[in-house]
Amino acid sequence: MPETKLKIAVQKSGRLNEDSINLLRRCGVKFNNGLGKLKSEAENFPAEIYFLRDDDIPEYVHDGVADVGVVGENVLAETGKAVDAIEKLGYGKCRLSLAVPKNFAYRSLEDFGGKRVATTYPQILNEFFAAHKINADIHTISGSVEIAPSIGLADAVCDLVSSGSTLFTNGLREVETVMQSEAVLIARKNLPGDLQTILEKLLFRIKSVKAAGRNKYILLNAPDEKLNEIVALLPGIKSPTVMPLATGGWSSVHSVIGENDFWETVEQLKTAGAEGILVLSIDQMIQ
Ligand code: PRT
Ligand code: ZN
Repeated sequence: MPETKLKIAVQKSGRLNEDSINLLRRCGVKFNNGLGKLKSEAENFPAEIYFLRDDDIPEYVHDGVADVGVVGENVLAETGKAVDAIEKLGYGKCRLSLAVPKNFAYRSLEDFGGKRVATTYPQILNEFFAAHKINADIHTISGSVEIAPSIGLADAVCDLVSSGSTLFTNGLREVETVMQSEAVLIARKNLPGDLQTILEKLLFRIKSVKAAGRNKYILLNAPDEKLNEIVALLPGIKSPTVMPLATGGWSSVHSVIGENDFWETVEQLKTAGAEGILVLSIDQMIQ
């Protein structure tokens, strides 16, 4: 009997391609993604990787061509396909926003009433305007939304924004956020049990990689008289490991710290007398 394989769809090229491939690799899924390949068999995990255009991924997952896939929440919402959003992946972060030309005296959403708004996200925008009882004229275009006002095609735009520089260089000002988005793992509904088992295995690994990304491993030397103070600064998973150094009066302390308060903790540790501080990345963190 052929081995059951989970068919995983990722973006072929574009903003989510590299991060999605890296995520699978860090989950220990080895595969070859040679240029122009449409699909690739994983060597050491029961999976096949499909390389597709992001817009097609929700439909392929819905129809069972793929079992799971990675897409932006924006693409998922726009296609409106009935699939399960399983896990946010923490990359591909952006927002879908409304923006107006700089000389547009914008006060509130009502200002969009009767205006022409260019977008590649007509479904999401339509729902947003309907929810806010705004009657605007949505113009669906397939790309380069940011130039629509300057060529007289629209009065405003609704587009994805990350740094904001595209809007800025086109003389546009972001005025409302329609939705926040990041890459998400989606799965087709009612996956058969054997595929569900493979998905759970992959998901466990994805969660470990995500947890590792939020934490650092720290090692330092502490004079014994400052040990209590230093240990109190380090929560660790249970509590820090403390081991005596060969040099009397000193200990080596190992712990895990969150990346958010990382620099502050390091400064406090130095002030408290810690020396030889080493900080390492964690590949996986099994919880
Ligand atoms: O070929 P394919 O159809 O697969 O790719 P695509 O061209 O449709 O998509 P791609 O690769 O551009 O984006 C894939 C996904 O990345 C999107 O669906 C989002 O979920 C996510 N993402 C994150 C972004 C951005 N950030 C982003 N900044 N997608 C697009 N942009 C564009 C935006 O449209 C605008 O043109 O970048 C510009 C704005 O960027 P800033 O930094 O100037 O604000
Ligand atoms: Zn696309």
